[in-house]
Amino acid sequence: MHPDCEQVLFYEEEIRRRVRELGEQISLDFKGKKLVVIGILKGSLIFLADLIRFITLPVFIDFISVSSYGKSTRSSGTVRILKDLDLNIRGCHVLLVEDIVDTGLTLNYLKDYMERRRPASFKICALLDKPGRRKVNVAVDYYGFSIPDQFVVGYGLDYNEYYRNLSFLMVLRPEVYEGGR
Ligand code: PRP
Ligand code: 7HP
Repeated sequence: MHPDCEQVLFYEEEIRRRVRELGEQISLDFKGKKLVVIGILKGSLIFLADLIRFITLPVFIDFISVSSYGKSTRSSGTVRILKDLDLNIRGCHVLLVEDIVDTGLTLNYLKDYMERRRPASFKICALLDKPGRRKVNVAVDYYGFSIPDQFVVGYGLDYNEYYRNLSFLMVLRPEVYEGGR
């Protein structure tokens, strides 16, 4: 058990099982299509790396980097592009991969941003859904797990850049962010 852990939400094995199911479903849904998987940095890194290995189709990979949280546990509400796509996605079948949907502001912005680049189709896959904090509705096509309104870290998710390399997902003890880092 990690000293900053309030509660473990999902252990490594459970995450792996769910990610495998998502990969299998995506493989069926995109069969015969040219699939471009786009990860939103940095939180989706570990999820994406695992997910694509359960996708049994050829995949192109790209990343986009945006920032809305900075060093806080609350979204600033403003999305900034820090690194744009390298690939031209026009005419491609795009799957955008996100670690968590919280207020929905990041995905709402990126959905519009991607659709303006005219992909043949556009779908979203998010590991975690935190519906209790939603400010804007975004249609997500594939979800891993739904979670309560608590701040979670691990498996790519951070607080102030810590904890991303934990292989499980845990609720962070509030004292950690209330006291700052
Ligand atoms: C986090 C997370 C999502 C976004 C979700 O990103 O990775 O991209 O916030 O929040 P929302 O639904 O309220 O918009 P963050 O800006 O913390 O960057 P990171 O992925 O590098 O940790
Ligand atoms: C962003 C984010 N990052 C880490 N843990 C959470 O619970 C989060 N919600 N939104």
